[in-house]
Parts: sequence; C-alpha cells; structure tokens
Amino acid sequence: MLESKSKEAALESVAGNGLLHRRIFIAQGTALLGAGGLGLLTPSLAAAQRLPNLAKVPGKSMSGYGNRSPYEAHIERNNILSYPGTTGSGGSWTPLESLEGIITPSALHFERHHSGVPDIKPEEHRLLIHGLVDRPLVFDLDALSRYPMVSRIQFIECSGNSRVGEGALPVQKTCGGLHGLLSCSEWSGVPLSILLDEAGVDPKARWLLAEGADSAAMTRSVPMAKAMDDALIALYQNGERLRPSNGYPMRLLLPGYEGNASIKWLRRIKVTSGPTMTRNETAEYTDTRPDGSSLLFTFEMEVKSVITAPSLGRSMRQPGLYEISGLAWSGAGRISKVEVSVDGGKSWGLAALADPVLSKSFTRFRAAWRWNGTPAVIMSRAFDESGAQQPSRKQLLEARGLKRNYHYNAIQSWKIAANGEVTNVHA
Ligand SMILES: Nc1nc2c(c(=O)[nH]1)N[C@H]1C(S)=C(S)[C@@H](COP(=O)(O)O)O[C@H]1N2
Ligand SMILES: [Mo]
Repeated sequence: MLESKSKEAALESVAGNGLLHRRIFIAQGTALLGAGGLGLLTPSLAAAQRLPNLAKVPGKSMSGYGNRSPYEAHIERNNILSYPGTTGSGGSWTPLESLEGIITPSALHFERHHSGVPDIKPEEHRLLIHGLVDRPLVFDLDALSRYPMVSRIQFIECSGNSRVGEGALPVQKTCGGLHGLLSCSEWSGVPLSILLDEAGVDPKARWLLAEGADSAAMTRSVPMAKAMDDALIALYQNGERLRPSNGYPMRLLLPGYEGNASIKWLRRIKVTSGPTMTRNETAEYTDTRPDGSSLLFTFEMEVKSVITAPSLGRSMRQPGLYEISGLAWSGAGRISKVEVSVDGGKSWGLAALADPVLSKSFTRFRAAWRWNGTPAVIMSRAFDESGAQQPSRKQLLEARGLKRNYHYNAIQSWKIAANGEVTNVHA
C-alpha cells in the first residue's frame, strides 16, 4: 500500500509532455521505477555471470603519471582554432556533453590564449606587487607557497561563450561546441587580499592592474573591492600545479567574473586609483548597446544553464524514461533553482539540484522525463540567489540588440526528433 503510493508519487508528472517530479532523484526514487525503468535494456544474465577471460591473466603494471582508458581517448577539446598567421592565438572548447558531475578534468579545461602558451620556468617566474602601496613586494613561487592557501570550486567562462546563439540560424554543434568556453575546477592558492594587506594598500587606491607574462601581455583592471573579496592567486588546479595552458605557474582567479579578467601567467599587479583602460577592456571585451555606445566593465557572468544530456550527439533511443542532465552557474552566487521544459517552454517543472550547490560554481541538475517517442523540444532555465533569471533568446536579443557581442546567457533548446536524434533549435 505504502509502496504503491510512493511509487505513484515518484512518477508524478509536474509539467506537460511527461516531465516527472524531481523527487525521483531524492530518496530511492529510481529504485521505484523497477527494471528497465530509465529506458535501459537488461543484458543477458548468463553472459554476465561467466568469468571474463581477462580475469584469468595478470593485468598491466603501475605508472608514474596516470592515463585515461584508451577507450575514452576520443573525448577531446574541440573547435580548436588559431587565428590565421598565429600559432596559439585562439581557443579550444570543453566537451561538456561527455562529462559528469561539476569538475572539468584539467586536461579538458577550455583554453583561450591571445598569444599562445609561454614556457615559463617556475624558478624564474616572479610576481610583482607595486603602485599605490607602502612596500612594493616581489614573490617567487617558493615564497608564495608558504602563505596560507584556500581551495575553491569555481567556474571560468569566456565572455564570448555561446555567442553563436545570436545568429539567425541555429548552429549544429554539440553542447561543448556551442557552450564549451566554460569549465569548472578546484583552484587552490593564496587569497590576493593577504598579499595586498602585506604590501599596505594606500587608502586612495580603488583599482588594480593585473598583467600576464605572455607575449600578449594581457592586462585588465580589477576593482579593489573584488581583489579584497574573493580574488585568488591560483597555484593548483584540481590538486596539481596549474596546467601551462591555464596559467602555470600562477594565475589570477576572479570567481564569477568574465574569463578574460582572470589573468594567466600573472607577473604583475599594480595598485592604482582608477581603472587603467587597457586595450582588452576598451577596444575588446566591452558590450555595444543598440544605440552604438559601449558598456564598460561588464565583469559578472550572468545566470545560465545548458542541458548536456540528451544533446546533439547524445541521441535518445526508444521511448521510455530518461534523465535530463545539465549544468547551471552564475557569477552572482549560488543557483537557487533550475526549471526544465520538455514541451518547448509551454510548461516548466523543477529539476533536482545535485550536491554540492556552491557559489560561482557549476551546479549539476537532473530531471526525469517519460518520453513518448514523439518530437519534443527540451530546454532549461536557471535562477540564482540574487533573484536573476536566465532569459529566453528572444528576451535577450530584444533587451540587448544584435550589436552586443559578449555575455550571451539565453536559454538554448534541443529538439528531439521521433527517431531520437537531437538538433539545436531557436525555440
Ligand atoms: N595572460 C593571459 N591571460 C588570459 C588570457 C590570455 O590570453 N593571456 N586569456 C583570457 C581569456 S579571454 C579567458 S576566457 C581566460 C581563459 O582561461 P583558460 O585558458 O584557463 O580557460 O583566460 C584569460 N586570461
Ligand atoms: Mo575570454
């Protein structure tokens, strides 16, 4: 009696076209579905009970530095492109559709370089803090490593991410191909506030300038309030030293800010009274409004979500129960809720948020869907603790005009055809 009641509750629809209540992911909801519940076919029992041949011979030996399974070697960063005439001025995109949880493996973290990856010898690298300070300071890696460190799980998103969504025609790429200038890592390092306190910041100082050691000499202005709040000199990424392509041996990490401001290969911080107005924050990385004027300093990445499964390249099979899974994030703080629609935005149901739900980090969401095998359009929309809501594409384009080139955070839709194939659509 009780059992059948809870089974019924677990399978309760919360929105049109078969979207189920998120409690299926709480308690043992999926167990209530029984065998084959999520559309899986049960493989032969007899075959599974036989001892595999490989279990009768010794396996391979240990290794100094691990490799993934050769059967996973096809999972790679994509869209790898260098501007004509350059070697490393371009980007590579994280294959979001192939990953689970909230951590991006370091080897798959997206890359965006304006002049390639410098080959920095750690013992030669220095970080200079100067400008409006009582005591200019110079740190080598060894000195920095003796400061108290903190670890935080934060996303980095390039402000140009997803901008193909502005185009009149939907681009047919995977989730990572559309949105993969986006990754999330555990970053460990020294809070910038500690170093600034040691240098003694002049009360007149309101900003600082951060400069990279690459030949692009990437420079950005950062408000002092941000520097003193949660800015990090990151030394470690997912437990090991930063990857060269992500800033080895040290980068600035500004949680929630557009990726461009998190200066890699950080070599200099100059404390200033105002913003420096560098090339990368005037000629580039500003948003143009419909009237032709430009916004200065759109630092915070706004609330956004994407569905990673099902998605282009991850087709559906026969009708049945499926998990819709995706990522939500916001530069303003924590994700407060994610809603999913499987009827093209006519009705919405709450998705389950997987622990942990952290500030300025990826949040994994899940929803259960009973697909009846007819064409459907699925989409997700995220909300954050500041009260902000992810806009529809129409709302975003209307509000910002087509001249706007950065910070595209509109809802994206996947169309499921009757044969289960997935395409990108403007819904
Ligand atoms: N020194 C330096 N820092 C840089 C860049 C660069 O080219 N040089 N690119 C910026 C841009 S545009 C982005 S989106 C992020 C990307 O960080 P990632 O390559 O670690 O993903 O680094 C930023 N920091
Ligand atoms: Mo970027």
